[in-house]
Amino acid sequence: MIPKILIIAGLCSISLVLITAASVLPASTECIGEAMCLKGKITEIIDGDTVDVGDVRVRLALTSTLELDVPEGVNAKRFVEETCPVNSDVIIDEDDGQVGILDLPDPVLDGRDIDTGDKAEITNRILGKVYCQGIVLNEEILEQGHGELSTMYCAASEFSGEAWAKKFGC
Ligand SMILES: [Ca+2]
Ligand SMILES: [Ca+2]
Repeated sequence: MIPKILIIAGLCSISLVLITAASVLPASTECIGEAMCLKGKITEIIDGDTVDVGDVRVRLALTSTLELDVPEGVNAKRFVEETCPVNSDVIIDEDDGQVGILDLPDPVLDGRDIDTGDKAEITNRILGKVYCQGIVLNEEILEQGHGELSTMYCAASEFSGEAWAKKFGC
């Protein structure tokens, strides 16, 4: 009789192989810190710096785009729609330095405009780094000139020490 522990170990290694084979994202896309690490699909693109993943509204950390009442804002949203379309697999790394900040009164939200197109089913609002289609969306928007880095949040953000954040002003 094969000991149960060996069967369990065997099953574990098979699962590991399957997980590895199914993963299209590089290892560097693992979340950092202790805050939310959300894996799911984009369900709606609100504008250039805000997307929904199920019932979670995700405002991009550090990266801001203009609103939809100006052409640059519309272009930024279109860029996100092309780069990271609805139904794309995403990993959201919540910004450990800015947890809960979107629940604070309006003055603190200056420039973050997360309520655009609000929906009743949204239960959580977070600031995060978005991995999608092999890229970091926050970074790619800046690289392509569709947004700007909000330097006022560099002191707080978990991501301000990363190369892309430094490159654009942190
Ligand atoms: Ca984090
Ligand atoms: Ca916005």
